[in-house]
Amino acid sequence: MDNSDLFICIDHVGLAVPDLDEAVKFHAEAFGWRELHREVNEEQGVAEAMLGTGEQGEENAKIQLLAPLREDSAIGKFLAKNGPGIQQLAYRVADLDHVSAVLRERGLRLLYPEAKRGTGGSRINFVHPKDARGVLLELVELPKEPAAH
Ligand code: MC0
Repeated sequence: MDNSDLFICIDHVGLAVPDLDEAVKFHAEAFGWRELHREVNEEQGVAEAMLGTGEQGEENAKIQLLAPLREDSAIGKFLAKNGPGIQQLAYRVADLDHVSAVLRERGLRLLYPEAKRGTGGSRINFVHPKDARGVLLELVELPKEPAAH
């Protein structure tokens, strides 16, 4: 990776869905996605499933299905306003604190002052969609040791 690159790759694209089980079934049957990982993130107010075209840890395509735990959560509000669809684009980074500092320096708003816990023990933060031309950008730093499924 070039030292000036901020992003390693697209880690995943996040889709807001009203019903996680139904959505996992649809994406498996219609498109052949396999469930790699599932967890509840109380702080984010979501039940999420990571779907992929390979085993977790391989560099294949991934989508994340995000269902709300509460109506007033980020996903609950997104669904109420837009219905199901793409809610976020997640870029993988090597050093979240460094990338966050660079982006703040460039005048972009990060949603959290410090990294939060994301899927599989990752560290995450978000760029406000109004500062990224209408796209909610998630920044993901993978854990050094992948969490148990
Ligand atoms: C809101 N806006 C969006 C947007 N959400 N634009 C693009 N994509 C989105 N997802 C726009 C609205 O349309 C509005 O534009 C403006 O941003 C302000 O929206 P708001 O009505 O104030 O919206 P809120 O209150 O729903 O807040 C939006 C905000 C929130 C992005 C701050 O969703 C948030 O905190 N998101 C970060 C956390 C998150 O998304 N968690 C769930 C995934 P107008 O033009 O109408 O003013 S958790 C996750 O992903 C974890 C598990 C992981 O991957 O590891």
